[in-house]
Amino acid sequence: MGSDLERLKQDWLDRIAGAGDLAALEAERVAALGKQGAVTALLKTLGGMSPEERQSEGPRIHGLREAVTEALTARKAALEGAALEQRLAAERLDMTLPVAPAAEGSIHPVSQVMDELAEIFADLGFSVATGPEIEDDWHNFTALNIPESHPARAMHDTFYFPQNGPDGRAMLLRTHTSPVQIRTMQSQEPPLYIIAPGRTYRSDSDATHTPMFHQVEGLVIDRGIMLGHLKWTLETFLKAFFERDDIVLRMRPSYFPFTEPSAEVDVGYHLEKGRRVLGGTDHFMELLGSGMVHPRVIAACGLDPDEWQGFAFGCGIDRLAMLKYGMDDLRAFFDGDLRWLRHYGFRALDVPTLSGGVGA
Ligand code: 2U9
Repeated sequence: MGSDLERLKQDWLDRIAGAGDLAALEAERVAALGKQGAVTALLKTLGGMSPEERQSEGPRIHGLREAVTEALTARKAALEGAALEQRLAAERLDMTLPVAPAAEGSIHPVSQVMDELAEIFADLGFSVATGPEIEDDWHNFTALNIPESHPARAMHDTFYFPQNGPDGRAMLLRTHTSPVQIRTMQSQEPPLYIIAPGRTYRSDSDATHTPMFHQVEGLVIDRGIMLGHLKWTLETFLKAFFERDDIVLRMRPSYFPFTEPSAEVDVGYHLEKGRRVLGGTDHFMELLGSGMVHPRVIAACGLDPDEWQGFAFGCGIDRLAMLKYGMDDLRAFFDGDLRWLRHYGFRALDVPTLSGGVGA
């Protein structure tokens, strides 16, 4: 019996040592120590032995089980170690490989300018407000003190839908971003410091007009707001946007139904190699419209015009982009010509920051 067990033990140790991988080793473990395993069967024979027999055979059979268990554990560790070594040797990272080619696509100048505007005005305490592009007549015209007879309401300027809105009048594509400010005044408590950049629509198409264009409007509603606050804000914005200190503004009296008084803002420029560059006072061109928010507009939004005053301004984003980045044809903005986008587009990681330069 004793030499039989010794042979059996050696047999198992050889089989375990011969297991070439973890799966083969697991098969040996089941064959030896599993429910139907050979060593398990031997352990079961202890129950049928006489006490004397059990006393002599017990330690030997248990010794066999321990030897087999130890051999399994040791072989498992050796196989796992070898597998790890093999993986480490096979999985190489070649640090000398060139980086992946640059991602296709670029940021459109209009998106870039919108990001720049958000960054500049955030620094002045303004947040960005948005709203629907399909509007009703009340939010686009009536609340803004635009009379029934105003030319902007005519079919040939505004795109109307066949369906009526909640005010019983035809829905339309917003002709300016002003309804966003109306909605913000209705839904938020003043003081308000917001800009509203976005798409606007007018039935107009030639070299300098496209039926869809981009506008940014600004609105401040607070106590004690005056024309001087408006001029300082526009001057600070334009200096940051064009990244020069010699920006000069001139305000000309004008008329808009939603502001009183109203002013058109001209900005000084000079010529460099035949191209208009902002700065200085050689020439002036019109760039923005602005004014103090009309008391009737403030009242239409449910606020008391004796307590709350404000200023507002509006400007074409496409125009700002053309002036800053030197494009001369507005239509190219919407052609989707990849050569134009590769030339004028911005890399996705060129996020404008005041510290890094808004036009980075
Ligand atoms: C509210 C009150 C007042 C927004 C304003 C202008 C002047 C303006 C034009 C510039 C060129 C539009 O892109 S453009 O054609 N805009 O001249 N916009 S004041 O005034 C508001 C807006 C909302 C509640």
